[in-house]
Amino acid sequence: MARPRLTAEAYIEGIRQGERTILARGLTLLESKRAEDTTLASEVLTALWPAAYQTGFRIAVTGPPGAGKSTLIEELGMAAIASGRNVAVLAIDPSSGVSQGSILADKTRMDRLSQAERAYVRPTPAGRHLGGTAEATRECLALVQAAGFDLVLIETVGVGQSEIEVAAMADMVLLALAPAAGDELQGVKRGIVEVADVVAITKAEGELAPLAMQAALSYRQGLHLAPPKESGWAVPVLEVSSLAGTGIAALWETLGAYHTHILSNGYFGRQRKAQLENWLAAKIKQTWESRLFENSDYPGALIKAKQAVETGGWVPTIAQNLVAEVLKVG
Ligand SMILES: Nc1nc2c(ncn2[C@@H]2O[C@H](COP(=O)(O)OP(=O)(O)OP(=O)(O)O)[C@@H](O)[C@H]2O)c(=O)[nH]1
Ligand SMILES: [Mg+2]
Repeated sequence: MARPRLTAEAYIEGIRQGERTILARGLTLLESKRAEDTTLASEVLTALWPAAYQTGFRIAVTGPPGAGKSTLIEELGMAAIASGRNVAVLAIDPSSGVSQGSILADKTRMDRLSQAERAYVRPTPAGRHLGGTAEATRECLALVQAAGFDLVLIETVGVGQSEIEVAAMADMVLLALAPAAGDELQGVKRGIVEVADVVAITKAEGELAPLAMQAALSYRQGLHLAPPKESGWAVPVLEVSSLAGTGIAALWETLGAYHTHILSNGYFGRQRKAQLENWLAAKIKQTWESRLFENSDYPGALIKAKQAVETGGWVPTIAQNLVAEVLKVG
């Protein structure tokens, strides 16, 4: 049976009160592509937006499939709660556009964190179509923060562009890597290491411990050669084991140290501002592009512009005006 629709007021108040069921429905609303939901979603988002503006702390947890991200998030989440934070966990695979369904829920339930009073783990049941886009996640961040979860952990699988996109909406990037020998380290994409603020070598226990130590050493050396970060922060490499519970407290402390560092040198605010500007620029581009593509004069103008360039000897910068004309309103 369909649930009755909530009013904007009900969403806003419910989320402000930290009511999880309303928060969950609010997140679904933001991801909805249905026309009747968009006005409501805008109203709710607009009201709750100030709660997320320049507040909270968002950590993107990225790394290759199976690196131990979810297990680590559970441990970090519990450590965060113990130190008085309210924690939300979101999962995203922005590269797919549609969520693969179950980055979190199926494989790792985050049992303790899910049941903790001060945590909200967003369930992502298999097969359910979620927005999964970077944009929806940006908006979802505002909602979970408005519901009182000031620390948000965003899990993303480090494939393709996804981790770069998630980095663009987080205050810091925690890169989780399972220990691997020698050349296997090279398998990790350069881009992902470049955006990392802290590297955690996972599964550093038992017979994997020496391998983890070796991997950590190798990354430390590699990072030593990397250009300094704009945040003025030297990227540390830590060894952790979620299984044995070792290194978690040190990692949690390091995340806190990074937060303090960027708050005190102003990088936090500058980065948030730059992220908003980039998001705005992307939205403007998207709006105008879709206007262009929806315009029936566009295909013809494009053909003319191509001909002008290919056979007419026009400079592309001038030929593009033939297409730009299409957007002239009036
Ligand atoms: N030995 C050991 N195994 C671990 C540890 N942490 C996670 N694992 C195991 O590694 C596997 C992957 O763990 P996940 O936490 O699901 O890894 P993930 O990076 O979230 O995986 P995806 O979301 O599928 O990319 C599971 O079988 C875990 O039990 C650890 O500290 N030590
Ligand atoms: Mg996972």
